[in-house]
Amino acid sequence: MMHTAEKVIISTAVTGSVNVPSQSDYLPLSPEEVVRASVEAAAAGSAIIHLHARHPDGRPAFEAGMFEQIIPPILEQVDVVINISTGGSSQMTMDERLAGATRFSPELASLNMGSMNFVYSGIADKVTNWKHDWEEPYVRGTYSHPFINSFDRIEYVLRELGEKRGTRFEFECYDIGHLYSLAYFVDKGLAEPPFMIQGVFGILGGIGADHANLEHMVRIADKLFGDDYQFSAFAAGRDQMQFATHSAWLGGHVRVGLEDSLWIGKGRLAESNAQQVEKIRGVIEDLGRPIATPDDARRMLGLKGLAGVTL
Ligand code: KMH
Ligand code: ZN
Repeated sequence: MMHTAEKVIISTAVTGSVNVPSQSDYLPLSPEEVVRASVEAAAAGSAIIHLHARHPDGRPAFEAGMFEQIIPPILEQVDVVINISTGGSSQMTMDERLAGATRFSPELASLNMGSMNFVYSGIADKVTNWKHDWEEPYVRGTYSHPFINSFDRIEYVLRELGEKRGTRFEFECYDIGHLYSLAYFVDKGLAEPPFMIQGVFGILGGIGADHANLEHMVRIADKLFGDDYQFSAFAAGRDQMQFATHSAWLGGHVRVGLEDSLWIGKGRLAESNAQQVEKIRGVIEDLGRPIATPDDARRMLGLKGLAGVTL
């Protein structure tokens, strides 16, 4: 069974590109809102901030200039590990998805380990009042547009960010097969341990949010990577806290944030990212496990440190 990490790393995905403004007034949108949400989450105990950018009306943004309005102001206020998404949104080109990470050479970047359907058109069935014209076609479009992460794209990211810039990865695995894809790149010498494996559950098109799936993912990761990996997990939507709790209970790390779930309890919207961090922090402490600082996370994940980030 997976070894128990000495401390639990809390990652917070503060805004993402899946949820839309009409679902919650609390979703951070503008760079200023994303900065505030990130600083609050870090102050509440999150060692890592997983970042996407948005325009002030909430449209997913990729321009390096948008990340320039977010990353330096966060790091001026708190010490935290910045993890820039290379998933962006499934409607961006690969160059667009890489614009923020190539500009900053962050300590961490997400890397999506397979092409898949990534469907959240169901959001449109729940929203009655749209705040912006872009939102409804955007979410409905996911019914017909897959999320492309072909092997040549994965290899390109590993070389551009990993080999050239010393960035390490949050390997996002939405199915058991994605672990075998990671093993392929490890065999090719393109990824070095310790691997941060982020199990993603409950995305329509990926593996479902059944707890047996989380156990199975850990079992296969053990077989493929032995002691060479750090496990983290999250589930999208209402299963978020249960999956974070399960991962921590198994000895792994956790991810929370409004990118993955807008909720803090049944029928109750989370009013901030920090509220979710505080909630999972309490659970982890109740399990008797210590919370990792950013420096703990750097050590456990073999990160290059803030000095290696291009600010
Ligand atoms: N929104 C998550 C389900 C990425 O940014 O690379 C997936 C995600 C992708 O975090
Ligand atoms: Zn993301």
